[in-house]
Amino acid sequence: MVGSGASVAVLLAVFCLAAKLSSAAEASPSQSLSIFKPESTPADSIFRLSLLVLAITGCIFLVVFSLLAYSVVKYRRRAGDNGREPPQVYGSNQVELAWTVIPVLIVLVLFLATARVIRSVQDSPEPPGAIRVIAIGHQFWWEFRYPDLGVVTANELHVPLSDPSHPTPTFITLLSSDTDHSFWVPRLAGKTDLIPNRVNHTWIDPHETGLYLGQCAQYCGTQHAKMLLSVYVDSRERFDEWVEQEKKPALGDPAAEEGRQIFETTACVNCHTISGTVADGRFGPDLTHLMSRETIASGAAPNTREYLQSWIQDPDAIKPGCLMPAMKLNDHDLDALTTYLLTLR
Ligand code: HEC
Ligand SMILES: [Cu+2]
Repeated sequence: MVGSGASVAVLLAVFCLAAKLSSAAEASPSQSLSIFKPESTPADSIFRLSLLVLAITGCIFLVVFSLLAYSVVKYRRRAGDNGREPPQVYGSNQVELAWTVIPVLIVLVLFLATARVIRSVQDSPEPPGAIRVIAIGHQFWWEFRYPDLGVVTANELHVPLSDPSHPTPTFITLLSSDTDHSFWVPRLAGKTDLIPNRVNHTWIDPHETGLYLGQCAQYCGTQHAKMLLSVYVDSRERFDEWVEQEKKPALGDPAAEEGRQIFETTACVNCHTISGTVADGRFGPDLTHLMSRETIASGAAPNTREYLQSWIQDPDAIKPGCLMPAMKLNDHDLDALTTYLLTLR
């Protein structure tokens, strides 16, 4: 009795929490992480499947809970109980068959429905207009390469809107440079892991422009929780403009010449690429168009002068345990260097 009372309380708490979370998500639709608001075919298939699963498991819950409540009330201990056991039923074929066959059928239905959705997502052919992206998971940031477009960026993925009458989906190849990560943008597609020495795939075809948030969904080390992921779905024109801009090498702004020299003569070049300069490191994010991104360090801080400076001085203050060392420059060099970074549009 105590056990079932406690489990009812837990279930109620879970339902209240779920309701609260979904209404909180409503407050800022563009920041929503809800799988119940899909905007892309794979996410939509998963959404429909989860409704079916919720309906079936909801029915099971109602039936079991009603029977339980009925028995608990009807057969409760009353005053004047003689304390003897009620008659026991052994070996009823009907009952045994019912509770074997019904669960088997339920599991079969759930299994077949799930297998169908997995197949439809995984076997989807790549149409001619598809954009191809290689996403590489790093501790603790995302590298995005567009092999056909000659673009490399980090943490903020830009993709074009996919109009159902003229689909331009984005097919993403998932790789890892160190340990397991998982690519998850709940409103666009289900989770797919990035595993070292293995090539995985996923795809999205967003039907609405806007910002879609995601997150690494596989524990990958201390800063796993700060390995956020943003997908910007742009209109085709804006996407093409973005690609044009990203393809260009970094332009040399004479006002920032001193900062460029500091960058090029500091260890930064071993870990970062700025195309058009000697820097071609690949351990950290490509900085060629750093200022085209709204955040730094995988969404850990806004991309402003102040945050860039404190990041370069001591990244651990923003992201403890991240793999960029504190560069500890003197104030003058730091200032000139940041001025240079701010010209990387
Ligand atoms: C040992 C390699 C290493 C060195 C040296 C290094 N960085 Fe980094 N840097 C990284 C890594 C790794 C990240 C990603 C950290 C994360 O997000 O977890 C990073 C991130 C950054 C970012 C944020 C980029 C983004 O889009 O999120 C900036 C800016 C940056 N570094 C600038 C510099 C500058 C300037 C220097 C030289 C003064 C430098 N780094 C030296 C490895 C390095
Ligand atoms: Cu990760």
